[in-house]
Formats: sequence, C-alpha cells, structure tokens
Amino acid sequence: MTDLLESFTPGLPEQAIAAAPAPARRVWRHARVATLADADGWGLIERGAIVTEDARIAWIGAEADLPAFGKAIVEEHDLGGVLVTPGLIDAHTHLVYGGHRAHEFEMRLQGATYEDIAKAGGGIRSTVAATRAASEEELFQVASRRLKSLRDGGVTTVEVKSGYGLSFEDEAKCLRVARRLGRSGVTVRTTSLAAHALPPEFEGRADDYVAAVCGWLPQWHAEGLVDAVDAFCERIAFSTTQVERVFETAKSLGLPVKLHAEQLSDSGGTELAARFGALSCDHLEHLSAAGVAAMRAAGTVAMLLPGAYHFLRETTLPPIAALREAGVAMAVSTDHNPGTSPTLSLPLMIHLACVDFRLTPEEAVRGATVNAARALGLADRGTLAVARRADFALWELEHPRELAYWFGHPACRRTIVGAAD
Ligand code: DI6
Ligand code: FE
Repeated sequence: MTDLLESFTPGLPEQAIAAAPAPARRVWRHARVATLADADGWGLIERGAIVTEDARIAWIGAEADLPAFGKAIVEEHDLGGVLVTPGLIDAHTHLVYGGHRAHEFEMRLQGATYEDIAKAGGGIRSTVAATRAASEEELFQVASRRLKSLRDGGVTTVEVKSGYGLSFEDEAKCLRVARRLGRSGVTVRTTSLAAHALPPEFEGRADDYVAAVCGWLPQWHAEGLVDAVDAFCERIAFSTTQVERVFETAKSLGLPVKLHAEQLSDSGGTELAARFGALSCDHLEHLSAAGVAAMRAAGTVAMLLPGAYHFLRETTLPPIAALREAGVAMAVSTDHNPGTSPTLSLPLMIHLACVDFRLTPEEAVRGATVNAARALGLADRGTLAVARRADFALWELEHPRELAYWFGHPACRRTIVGAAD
C-alpha cells in the first residue's frame, strides 16, 4: 500500500506552475467508496476513484471509468483498497473548557444525580470557574488536543459551542479559541451557548442575565465570532420564555438557532425552536408527540447524543420510532463536554446509537455525515459527490456497517480535509 504522506509530491511540476492558477488536481484510486449520495443505501463503489480539484470533488466513480486527465493530474494516490467515507461531522460539541469533572462522575456513581450536583453549585458552574481561570492560550492547547482526537476518529467538520465562560469577555475568549481551532484544517462552526447556565454573579436574576446575553450577542456577532445560537432549555437552566428572547436576538442578527431541548424533562422547548426554524433540537430524551410534529413541520434535525444518555445512565430513550415514522432527519454527535459526555470518539457514538437507540448502522452513519451536515446548515458536505467538499475518512474496514460494529477500536487510518493537509 502506498503511504499517502510518502506519495505526496511537494512542489508542482513546471508545467503545472506555468498553468497556474490551474487547480491542484489529485486522483485517489483503488478504494471502496461509500458515497451516501442517494437518499437510501450506502452508495458503494467497489473499486472506486475520486478526482479532486483543490478542496472539491471533480469526479467520482468506478476506477475503470476514470477519464484520462493526463498531465493535469498533479498527484496520484493508491489507497490500497481501504474504505473511504465522507469525513465525519461532529455537529454538537462543547470542546473549549478548563478542568474536568471526574470527581462528580464518582459522586454520581454513588447515587447523586446530575441535577443534585448542579443545584449544589457543582456541574456546569464548576467548569465555568475553571474556564474563567484559564488563559486563552491554555484553552487553545487543551482544545487542540481534543480536536486532534476527534479527527483521529474520522472527523473533518466540527461544531464548537461556548457556554463555559458566561460573561462577555469569557464567552468571547472561548469563541476566539474555537475560531482559532478552525485554522487547523478541520472546519469549525462556532455556536454561542451563553444561555447555558446562570453564572454566580447573576444568582436569582435569570431574566437580567438573559437580557445581558441579548446585549452581548450583537457584539460577538460583529466580531465574526458566532455562526449560530444555542440555549439550554430545562428546569435547571432557562425557561421557554427566556430562550425566546435569546432567539429573537439571534433572528434579528440573521443567525440560525438550535436548542438543547427535552434532555431531562419535557419543557416544550422543541416547539419553540421549531417556530424559529431551528437547524436542530438536541438530546430529546423526553420529546413529546407534539414536539415530533413540530420538528417535522419545520424540517428541524433531531440531534441524538447517545454519549450523554450513556454517561448519565438515563433510562428514557428519545422517541426514535416516532422520529423515523415522521421522517425527521436524525443526526448523531459526541456532545463532548466534561459533565455529561467526555468522549472524543464519534465512531463510538455511532455504535451506541445503534445499540442503545436502535438506529440501523446506515442511519447512524448518515447521522454522523449527511444529517449532521444538515444540522449545521452546510449543504456542501456529508456525502461524496461532484462539487462537494473533498473531505474524506479512510478506514481499515471492508464495509461501512463495520463503523457501527467495532467499538473502541481506532479503525480510522487517516482523514483528508479539503483533499490535502
Ligand atoms: N446538556 C448537556 O448535556 C451539557 N450541556 C447541556 O446543556 C452538559 C454540560 C455540563 O454538564 O458541563
Ligand atoms: Fe450539549
């Protein structure tokens, strides 16, 4: 098998330089390709090839049908028969934070609940204290390592939420870190989750905090720090009325919204989010039939987070059958965060989505590709097709169903972002 790094030819041949700005055209041959390009099925191409031009796919099909590009090909890669899928998309993470909460995990194993710990001043607030105490550089260093782990598991696009700063400057600090992470190659979409928890200085003044967040959002937006707006709608966090104010501000700025909804109880957040045309509603363990109908009507993606379900030892499942029946697109992400889902493996979430939530392997893989792209409002990725982003993951596997089968194995051989690194 040709080693991809070794086969990379630094510098362009003279003719290519003379022809600049011709695109860097690469051919990736000898691969079993799962395109996911049709509405159903894996879209398998047994002995496939992909031609990329810069960061886009220019041609994809059976290697036997490869057009003759001649000298226009600047690099050729023999993939040695590996499985190629669209790069995975982790569309719900809280990647930027200080410290960790292993001690709370121990407390929960001894019987304390997540809500008990939150009410006693632990939980999100303890991570807020650690995040405020950390410098921007420190946060960047730890978050970079986390991002590398995600990428080692096949991820080429990731959403990163703020939500552990909870002040104007600390939220901005986390969003800047997220933006900087996006310069590493992996695409990063940033989300403001300032309405995640009530910071201690606003104790007993939730409405005032929400008003402050509504004042801060336009400033973060003006600095180019925010791609979307999220909130935690829950009895231990913010009410639908408060979330509505945050969403009104987002709307006035032209920013899409999404919502942590019905995770611990049914608070009706989903219906509210659907009214604002939310990209996704996330968690959904306690989603009602009315919530499913609202999501269907709005075309909102159901973001399933089996890591948090597992880690909190939840017993109420999201209404998967009803979502499927209604034709609501289901996505799967890590929800990486220090309190409820400290995982950095999206393939492991694909496995849990099958075993615990009863998704089929194809549904789960679509959840981490096609539907995750939709949950981020990104139409240019999630499948392998002409004109899409040339973001792939290469797997030491024979068939994509194995992504759901093996668990805890590092099967990803390499990710390719924008056709190169
Ligand atoms: N739901 C979650 O699962 C995370 N945030 C949220 O709104 C948990 C965040 C944490 O416990 O630190
Ligand atoms: Fe979350």
